[in-house]
Amino acid sequence: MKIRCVQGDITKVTADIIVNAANTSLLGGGGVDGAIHKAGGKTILEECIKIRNKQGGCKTGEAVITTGGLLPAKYVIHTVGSVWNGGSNNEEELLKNCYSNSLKLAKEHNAKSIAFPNISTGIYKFPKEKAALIAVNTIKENPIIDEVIFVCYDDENYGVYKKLLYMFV
Ligand code: AR6
Repeated sequence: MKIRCVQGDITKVTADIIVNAANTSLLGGGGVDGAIHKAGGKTILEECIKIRNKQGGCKTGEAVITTGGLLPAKYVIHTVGSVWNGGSNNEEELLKNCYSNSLKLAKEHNAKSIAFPNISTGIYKFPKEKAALIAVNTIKENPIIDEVIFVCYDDENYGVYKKLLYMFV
């Protein structure tokens, strides 16, 4: 398994699957969720609505899959990160579940490569270093996809991931 990090916009990344940091409604929002729906077109939202009608959205830590629509990626996995609330509300375990459930779902769809944003570290305010450690450790514990790309948008996350993955800043 290859793990690397890049800095940029995940909607431009060519991977079999990109992951969205969604919310429980699956109806879109701001941040990376807004960017993915905007760039991917309406078929992504249409499939999200179908899933929502069938199973009532997506719980925190769980993951669902839709088409990639107009994106370079074939599929989008929508997972719901935990809202940071001080750390005593199971936030770390739930964030870990986002990564492990997304990997499992990607494997079921025969993905060879998957790109993750830094789930929960924007609007949901999860501390960035803690979130990155959880992300990298969970990927290493589940080496089931050939290539994992962490797509960091902001400088702080990019610095944290570079340090974690390559041991330099
Ligand atoms: N490509 C990659 N990463 C991005 C992009 C992008 N185009 N845009 C932002 N990020 P956030 P959350 C980074 O807030 O904290 C939405 O409204 C950003 O710098 O998108 O999980 C949902 O609907 C940050 O590091 O997601 C939910 O309601 C990371 O993506 C809520 O936000 C995650 O930030 C989810 O909050």
